[in-house]
Amino acid sequence: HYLSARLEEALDNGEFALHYQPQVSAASGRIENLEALLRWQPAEGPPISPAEFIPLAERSGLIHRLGDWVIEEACRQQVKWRAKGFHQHRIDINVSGRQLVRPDALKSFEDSLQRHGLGPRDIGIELTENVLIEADETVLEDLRRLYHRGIHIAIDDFGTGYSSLSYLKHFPVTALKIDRSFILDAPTQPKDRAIMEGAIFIGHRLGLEVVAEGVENAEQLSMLREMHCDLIQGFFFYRPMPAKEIDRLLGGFV
Ligand code: G
Ligand code: G
Ligand code: MN
Ligand code: NA
Repeated sequence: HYLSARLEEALDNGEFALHYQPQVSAASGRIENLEALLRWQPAEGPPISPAEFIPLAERSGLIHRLGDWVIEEACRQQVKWRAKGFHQHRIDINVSGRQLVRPDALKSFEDSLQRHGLGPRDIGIELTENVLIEADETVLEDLRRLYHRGIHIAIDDFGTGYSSLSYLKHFPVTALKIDRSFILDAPTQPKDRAIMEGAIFIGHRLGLEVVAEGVENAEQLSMLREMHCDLIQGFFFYRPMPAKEIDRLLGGFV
């Protein structure tokens, strides 16, 4: 495949970048966290979406090098932001199931944090339900260790996986990110609204932080505030943006 041959070259040529999308407190609007989202801008031509190239990288095995690059880049950036006095926000990176097939993936994540002098308040991870369901005992042990060290572990796209709620009892996680498909129509569709409300309730009863993603309008926001959702991520507040733009944003909050 042409693109998959280009991927490795792109990594060597520095064509990847992380963009960051803020998550704000539903109550105060203050920026609390940033989700790191990988971007590929080829030297020539339009940017290519991760929805397109992550599956290719998974098939070719490059996902491991790419994943290592993501964590290193997120650590480097966080160190820079901390040095500038921006202490509030955590950066969360996405980790796919394929990445966890490499037995030392999570140990390598912890090594990166340590090497950069970072701790649990600095970098967290997002995993989908399916990744948790399919995780073998070694991965679960690693996740439990991360969890006990206070690392933030969010379930991404919550509510869309092939899982039962019972897995919430078993897996070491600290947050739910409710999938944006539920938020989309919740202000007008009673069933979506009920699912949102229920998910937030369950999350809170389990002691988890609850994030709503894909918030695009004021109606969704005010509904989520009424439901006491903790954090809001979506175009209504901020789109994913390069680190330089985040710099200016965070500067405004100091
Ligand atoms: O930001 P965007 O909507 O383009 O992301 C599309 C998909 O790519 C999302 O499912 C997101 O989780 C995934 N993605 C973005 N960045 C990364 C990354 O660094 N690693 C992995 N594994 N997935 C990512
Ligand atoms: O699967 P994951 O949640 O990691 O994917 C995050 C993706 O969601 C990113 O590609 C980001 O661009 C996208 N996203 C973030 N906020 C919004 C939003 O308000 N509306 C839409 N349509 N997409 C969003
Ligand atoms: Mn995510
Ligand atoms: Na998501």
